[in-house]
Amino acid sequence: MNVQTVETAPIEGQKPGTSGLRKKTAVFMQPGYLENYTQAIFDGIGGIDGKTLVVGGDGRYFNDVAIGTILRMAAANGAAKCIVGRGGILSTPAASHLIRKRGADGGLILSASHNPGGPNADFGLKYNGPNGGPATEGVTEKIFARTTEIDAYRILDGGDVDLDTLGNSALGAMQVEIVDPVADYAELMGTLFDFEAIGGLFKGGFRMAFDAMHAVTGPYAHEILEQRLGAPAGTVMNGVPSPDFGGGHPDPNPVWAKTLMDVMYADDAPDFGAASDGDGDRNMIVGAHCYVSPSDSLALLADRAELAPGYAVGLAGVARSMPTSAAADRVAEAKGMAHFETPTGWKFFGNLLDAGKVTLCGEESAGTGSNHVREKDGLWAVLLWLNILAVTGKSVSELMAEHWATYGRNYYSRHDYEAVDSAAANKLVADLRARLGALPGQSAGGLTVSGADEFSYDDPVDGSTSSGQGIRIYFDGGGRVVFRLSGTGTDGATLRVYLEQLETDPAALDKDPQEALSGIVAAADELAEITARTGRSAPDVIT
Ligand code: G16
Repeated sequence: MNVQTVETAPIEGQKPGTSGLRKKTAVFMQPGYLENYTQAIFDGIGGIDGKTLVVGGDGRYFNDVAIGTILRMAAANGAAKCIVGRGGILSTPAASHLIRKRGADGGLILSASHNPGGPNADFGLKYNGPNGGPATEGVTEKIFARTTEIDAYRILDGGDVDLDTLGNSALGAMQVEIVDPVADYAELMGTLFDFEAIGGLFKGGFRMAFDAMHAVTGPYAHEILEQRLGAPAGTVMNGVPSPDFGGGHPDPNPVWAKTLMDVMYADDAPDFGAASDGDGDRNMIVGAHCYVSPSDSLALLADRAELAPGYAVGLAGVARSMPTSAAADRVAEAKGMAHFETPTGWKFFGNLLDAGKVTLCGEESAGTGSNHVREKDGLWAVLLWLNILAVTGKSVSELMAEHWATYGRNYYSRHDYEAVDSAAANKLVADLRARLGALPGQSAGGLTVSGADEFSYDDPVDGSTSSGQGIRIYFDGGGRVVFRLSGTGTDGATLRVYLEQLETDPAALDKDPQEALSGIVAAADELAEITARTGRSAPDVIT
């Protein structure tokens, strides 16, 4: 086996978004495409000579072939070792844990997360740093800069690794270790949660439905929920990862996880339902006839995390992304805890977690996590909920009702307009930006605008500034709408409209969120001219 240096040229559009590079699978499969981006990562992080990397993905179409290429390139670039999940499988949080546990220099995670997989769907690749978290803005910029000037990549001219056999082997001068993707992660969960109490819940007849959505959490959920915690076989639905996620859209929200929603809203609904996404970092929580929004879930976990052994000493603080509702802030303020508001993207939580300023983080996009890894973690959130349910003996709907009675309810919803013409979406945002100063005092949808700005974040740890992070409009009476373009889509632009209204009247905590938010929805459309500019009369997805 020899190292080949292959001449190449920059490829247009290799610009990482909210979470690494995501493109159509066919784009990633073009000759040299994956190779260029992988070399740009290696160069952008200052080379990988003598380094150890963790490599794994969510098992989607092209995962195994791409891992073969990455391993041959890592060997040709002088890496000392790659640690790879068996079958090329590693959930994103499990990869984060492995990087930290083994003291690796970073990792490459192959996933387009909640986007569909398959030859006609999406693929993605992201680099996580030595802390186990997504590359910071600074590192991401270096990787992108490298893609624009790359002129060669290095790869071995042969050599295959058997991804299915545990143990060590050599690829050129590099060592490859194939590890069980589940074992270390399952062990970590056992240190954070009271497995005995949760096991007792299942022994007592508590019923749960977990939808792995044909994606990576299947093996993790079978092992942890059914093997270690004793939930009956069948608790895990769609638990075998498939390259195209069973033809589905592995995004755990009420629209794409409809199978689970139907189970949880049936007459004989189980006590607890949950789902996770393509790469296992997102979660959806639903009780019997009771969907919990991700923002509310974060707030409830922030309030009750101390009931789990891993958090018994209390939380240092809690952070949420800006478009996430302020429900968690209300808990933090009541408990005298620090709270932070960051731009969208898990990478922004890394510094706060590393500096010990926060213990829990969460996002409206169904991500919740803690300082146990540096990624959001779907199964972790499910286990923390189970721990709380076991200790309190209350149902999900009882817990939520108590929560709202104590802290008030931040009614919340996100409306997504998908595959919108990119130019029209960019213009909508640009025009709104230009009018921000003129909005206060204006009325729309029967509401009066009390303030408007564009979110900019000054990182309290490294002092960096990230601007242009979403347009916020506030209304008299405690309402807010945020406009932002998605950084993870692969088809045109996705316009996200985040709607929120605080309610503290004890008699008004039980409304349907869409009804409670109808004034803000009307105001959002009027102010941003969504219908007129996108040609859409309704959102594609409401969560
Ligand atoms: C990624 C990031 C999340 C972020 C989400 C936002 O999620 O990891 O931190 O909230 O993107 O997506 P968008 O830019 O489309 O609103 P994931 O699960 O896709 O990795």
